[in-house]
Amino acid sequence: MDKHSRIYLAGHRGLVGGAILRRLQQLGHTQILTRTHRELDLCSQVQVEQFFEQERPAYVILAAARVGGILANSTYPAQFLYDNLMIAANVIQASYRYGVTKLLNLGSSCIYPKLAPQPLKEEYLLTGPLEPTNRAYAVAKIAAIELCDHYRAQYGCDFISAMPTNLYGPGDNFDLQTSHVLPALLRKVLEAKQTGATTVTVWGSGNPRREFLYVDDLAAACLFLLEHFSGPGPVNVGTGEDLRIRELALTIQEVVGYKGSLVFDSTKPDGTPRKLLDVSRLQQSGWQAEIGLKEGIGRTLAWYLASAEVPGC
Ligand code: GFB
Repeated sequence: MDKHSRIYLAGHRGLVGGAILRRLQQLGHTQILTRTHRELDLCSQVQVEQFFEQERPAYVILAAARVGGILANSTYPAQFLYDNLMIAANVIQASYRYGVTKLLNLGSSCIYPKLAPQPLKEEYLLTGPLEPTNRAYAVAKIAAIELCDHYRAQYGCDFISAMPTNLYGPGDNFDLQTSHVLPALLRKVLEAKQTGATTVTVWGSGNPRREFLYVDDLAAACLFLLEHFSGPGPVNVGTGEDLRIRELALTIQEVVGYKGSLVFDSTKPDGTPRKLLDVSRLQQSGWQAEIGLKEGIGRTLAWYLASAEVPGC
């Protein structure tokens, strides 16, 4: 990608889009096109078409999505399915119609079957039933991969798909009802320390295993893929290591410096038992994550303390 190429970054105010924007700016890109949700509704085919006709981006990074943690996904499945299908269909179709040179579509590791062998290889896609708590979101993300692959096959478009594992970092959602586990536990542990509470509540049994990737590592991987990868199918992006939710909570306690105990709320769902990506495809092409979990949690905590009006530890 030339430093002066016109790059449309969809979703620049989200966790992923924000990190990609920082990375593009650091690299000196001069023509990064962004629109807020208010300026451009990606669920509107007419608005998306007009935007592409006017702006003619050469590259598209599709990081816009309706996302959320396990509770948001299972509470609002219709919205997760509709919005993500519409966003993907409109942006991918407009990218084809207006001759985009390359498009990167971002998905999620929840596209793989709930009980697929671990670590999850790209070829396990569509080989078994999905995890019910995020089936709607996963179906939309699978549809987006299919769109990219079929536009590649039928029209010769260079559209690629990256599937990141569970992400976290600066810009994350810390709302306790809709967030993912890492920001939720970071906030709960911090607040328990500040208020002197003796316990922190962890949803579910604490036994599920998850893999966590710092979002700036994902941003680096996305730009690496745009430069070095062309082909159908998803490409997994992760660290290749996972841990139990209980262990994650203990790691967060250590970083925050909180000594209370954990209480497990069995009325909340566990979700899929394990979701570890096989990242050998990406590693073989020369990319590897750099930021370890403790360092990433520390950086996220620093961002959260500085950005929200949160009193220090
Ligand atoms: O991160 P999370 O919401 O999503 O939950 P998923 C991961 C695990 O952490 C589950 C447990 O077993 C939760 O029960 N957990 C423990 C908590 N305490 C908490 C808490 O306070 N908040 C939250 N949110 N979880 C999502 C999917 O699945 O992952 C999406 O719903 C997407 O589709 C995303 O793929 C990356 O990892 O289960």
